[in-house]
Amino acid sequence: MLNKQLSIIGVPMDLGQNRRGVDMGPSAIRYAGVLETLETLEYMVEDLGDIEIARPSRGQEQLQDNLRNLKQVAEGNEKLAEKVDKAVADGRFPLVLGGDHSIAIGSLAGIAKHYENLGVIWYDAHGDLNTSDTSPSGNIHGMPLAVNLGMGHERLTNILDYQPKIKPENIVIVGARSLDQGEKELIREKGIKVYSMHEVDRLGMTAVITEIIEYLKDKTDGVHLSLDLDGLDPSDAPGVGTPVIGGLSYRESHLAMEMLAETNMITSAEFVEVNPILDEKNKTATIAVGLMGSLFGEKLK
Ligand code: 6HN
Ligand code: MN
Ligand code: MN
Ligand code: MN
Repeated sequence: MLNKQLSIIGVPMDLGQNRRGVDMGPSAIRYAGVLETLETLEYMVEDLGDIEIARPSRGQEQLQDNLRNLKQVAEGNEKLAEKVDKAVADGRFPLVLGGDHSIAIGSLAGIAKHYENLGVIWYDAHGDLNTSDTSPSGNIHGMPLAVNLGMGHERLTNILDYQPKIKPENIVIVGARSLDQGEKELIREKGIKVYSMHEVDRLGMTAVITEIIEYLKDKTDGVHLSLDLDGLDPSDAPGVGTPVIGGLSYRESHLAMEMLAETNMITSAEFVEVNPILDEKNKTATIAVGLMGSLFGEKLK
């Protein structure tokens, strides 16, 4: 059985990228009924509310060393890391609601210190493996996986005073279809396992998830799911800041969550990049909540 004690932590962060609105993701996901859904599944849910994110004053947004809003992103992630650390220390399952994907820096900092070999499933159209040297945008939401490997600015890699947070052989990326050159090189160099859309098309989601479970089950002592809604196709999840066509369907994603639920291997999760301003009638937040229902065992009830 999954841990029945859940702590929900909202992170209204939009400074890791350029499009405003993703800071309203946590509200949109709450409005779509996340608490009700999880309570119906008999989880004891504590909602810790939202982390406070300091905004740069107008005109003060800065791109320094190809890192946009480094200070605010780092400070927000430090606060998040402490909250998540405490939730895990208290024996609770942290469920983090974003916010842009830069928040995976703080959530993994708080979670990974409790594991020897934390597995990470990175469900995303992107690799999020850039550093300030390779990033085409300077947006920190394209860097969190690299940061968690200990690569990038010290202010980000050293949150909670340890690094690296995770090992390359414990990571699996699913749904990738937009990787930058530097990311491809890093994937090759570190031997990171990637199921791009090509593999999903060829093998089918059932085989992909079966292989991922097999790959992670013996070598990890916990698995974090980092689900970026842009992993899904924009026709299903339009409310995201960096949509890429040709993505995973809602049905495939639903199946993936159900198969993960059956294994009980997921020990923490985050759902990120929901941008209600770009959305159609809260469709993307509603899909996020639907996927959470599946991940937390709706079908098994
Ligand atoms: N995300 N690879 C691009 C960049 O700017 O580094 C896009 C990153 C998107 C990040 O969706 O979490
Ligand atoms: Mn991402
Ligand atoms: Mn993405
Ligand atoms: Mn189903």
